[in-house]
Amino acid sequence: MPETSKRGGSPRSKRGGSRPIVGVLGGSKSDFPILEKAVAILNELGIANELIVVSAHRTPDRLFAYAEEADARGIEVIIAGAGGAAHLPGMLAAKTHLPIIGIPIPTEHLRGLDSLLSIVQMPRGIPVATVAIGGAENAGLLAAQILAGRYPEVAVRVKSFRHAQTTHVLQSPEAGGSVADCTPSLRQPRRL
Ligand code: RP5
Repeated sequence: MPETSKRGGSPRSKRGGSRPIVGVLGGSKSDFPILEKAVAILNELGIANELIVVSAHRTPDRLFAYAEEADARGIEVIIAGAGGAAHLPGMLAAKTHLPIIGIPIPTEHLRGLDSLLSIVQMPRGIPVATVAIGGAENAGLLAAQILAGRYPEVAVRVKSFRHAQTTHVLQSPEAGGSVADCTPSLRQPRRL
């Protein structure tokens, strides 16, 4: 997998062997099927990452240790998924200045609405960037977009991902033949 090098030199990271720059944390291993979708996007974009269990309630000391050591370990963005009384993203945000992206995990009884409200309703001063319930792909993409300002090669890969996505939609049979005429580059300015 291609390397991810910092603008201006200094440490370099690559998937497999080098240190991760994105931490993907789940409150339980049962969250991993969702979180692995974020990992898949990060891997596709060549961003070194780690996937581990850190529970706000079952392993609070581990949460504090992770948050306090993350910056020194080279972690630059943390993605945190939790379900139910989902305190993991918010508590991480309280303990580190690193950007935290929260993924509300779908739950059995409330279908993730509990997770969403727990994660999104942060108090002023301690933000968590919350994606949709189960929105792990967007969490991975948002992490990449945060890193893109620092790593030019990540910016290139994100743009390429977007371009491929747009092309895929426009070339699908459901798009119809005339949709290409509506792409921004071809659209004529509308006169008022
Ligand atoms: C939360 O409780 C976890 O994030 C998980 O979504 C939920 C249930 O955990 P398990 O009982 O499946 O371990 O802390």
